[in-house]
Amino acid sequence: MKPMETWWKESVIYQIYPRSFNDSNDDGIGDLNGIRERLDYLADLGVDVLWLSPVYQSPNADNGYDISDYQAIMDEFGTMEDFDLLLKEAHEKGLKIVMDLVVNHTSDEHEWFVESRKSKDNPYRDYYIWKDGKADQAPNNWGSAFSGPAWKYDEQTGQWYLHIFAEKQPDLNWENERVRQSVYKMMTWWLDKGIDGFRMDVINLISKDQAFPDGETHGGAYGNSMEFCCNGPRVHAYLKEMNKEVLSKYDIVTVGEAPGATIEEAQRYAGSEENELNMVFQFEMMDIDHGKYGKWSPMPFDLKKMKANFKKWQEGLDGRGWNSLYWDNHDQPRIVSRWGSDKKAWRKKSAKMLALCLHMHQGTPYIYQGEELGMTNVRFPSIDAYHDIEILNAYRELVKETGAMREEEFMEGVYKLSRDNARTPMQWSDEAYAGFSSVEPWIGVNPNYTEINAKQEIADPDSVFHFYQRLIALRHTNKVVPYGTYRQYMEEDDNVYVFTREYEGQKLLVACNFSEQPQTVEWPDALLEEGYTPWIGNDSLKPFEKAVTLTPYEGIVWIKEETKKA
Ligand code: TEU
Ligand code: CA
Repeated sequence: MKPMETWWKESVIYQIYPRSFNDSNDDGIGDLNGIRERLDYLADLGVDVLWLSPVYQSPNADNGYDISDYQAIMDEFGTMEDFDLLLKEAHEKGLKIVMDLVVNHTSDEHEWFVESRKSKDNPYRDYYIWKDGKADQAPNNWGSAFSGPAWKYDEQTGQWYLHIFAEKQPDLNWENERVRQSVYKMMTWWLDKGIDGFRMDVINLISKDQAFPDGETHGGAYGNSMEFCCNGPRVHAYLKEMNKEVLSKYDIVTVGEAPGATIEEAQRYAGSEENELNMVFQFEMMDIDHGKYGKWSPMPFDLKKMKANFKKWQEGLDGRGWNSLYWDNHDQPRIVSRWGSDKKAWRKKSAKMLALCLHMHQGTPYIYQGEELGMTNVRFPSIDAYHDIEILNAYRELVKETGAMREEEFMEGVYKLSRDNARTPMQWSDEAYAGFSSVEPWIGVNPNYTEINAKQEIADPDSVFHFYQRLIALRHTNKVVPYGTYRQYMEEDDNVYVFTREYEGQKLLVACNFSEQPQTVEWPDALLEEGYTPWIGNDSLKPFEKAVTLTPYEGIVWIKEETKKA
């Protein structure tokens, strides 16, 4: 079935992590005016939509994903007037703005929770999930995504509250209709201000199995809650309600973050006939290199797993839903260090190959700040330089408390897959602090900023930045890029990824070498067609021949167009 054409399918979305993007007032913390100062840079890159990670008032237990007031701006980031000006100037430059919506949980400092914990008969009590313990034990064995138990005992009323994430992030009780109406009202307030959509944080966790059963422990101290929270019993009913009462009234884009979503679930969240969301962020791809202790024990990259995942999702949503395409975000390490190579010889080239690969798929691509510069992971000398609550809690549990991992072993995991890799300041120039701020930033700068920075990337016509610019432009001018039907070839090849895209008489053949060695590709018969000409690539463009040798980390696209009938 042909996908329905619409603006958000032809867009490229750029994610900003405000704390680390640009500091306008020299306190070492990025802010809204800092974003505004860089709008021309973003317009020049050519992206269509900016997604801002949370800018709301927050005590910052989880860098803004713990919100204490949904309708106020974090003091460190500026004021509501600053926000309004940012929105206005972005719109003037043709850039839309998508806000992060974090409504699986609030901060424990949100007034709803402050009220809720006061007494069992407080009108806000049922805004959260309170339970009696079993004797002096938690209501069940669930562990938190940030280590330790998912329940916290509260002296005042002698009950426990659920927090799937940090203690300071109590889960909202979506069973309560008043909670849902409060959220819808808040969303409507933002949409009426003129924002262009929402990225919804862990939105597939909002409906919990009301029996709250113990989860599998897999030999660990805590049970897995995900089976009972991800894609829970009423999640589709809630999203349909949200769509009807709020989303359907605006021409916006919505993307749900959905850890644990299978393709079957995604067909419902992002199905064109389902009236829920436009697309979801799936995690299956991001888990392929997780080992025994998850991201703390990284596994070697396995291209075949990645290819199998693309095939499943590209085919599974074609014509019936829509994919989001991402390598990086504020929760993931830098892709060039993860599945490319950040060695000096290959960094630029592999960053471009990865960009080409992702952007040639069907779906809406997301670029995370700095990805367009080929920014890399960081290796801070000790755990003290890290800020992320996920890293610090896991360190405490796995290294200090249980001794399950040795310190050096754990740090290797941090270097490879931890979230702070993505959170170092944006590298604008080779000036002090990478031009991000004139004072020491809240988190260390990656020392490679003297070589990798926006200023020099803009000056170099052959840079990663200009390659992204070209990819974005091609998507805007050729419908085969967003909409083309996907087909994968040579699935068994360990080093090379080959696929085609087809749409209304245009056909693309994409080949990417994910290895550091040259790879000679002998095309299967089905691909041996006449008429391909080289279109875009990260090496000198070569003609399409029976056998083609791809250089290390080469990515190339050939195009074939049906001769138009006169
Ligand atoms: O992330 C949820 C999520 O599932 C994970 O990516 C999570 O960050 C962690 O890596 C689990 O191991 C969202 C936000 O993107 C993240 O920044 C927040 O910390 C989290 O929700 C809680 O709001
Ligand atoms: Ca600042």
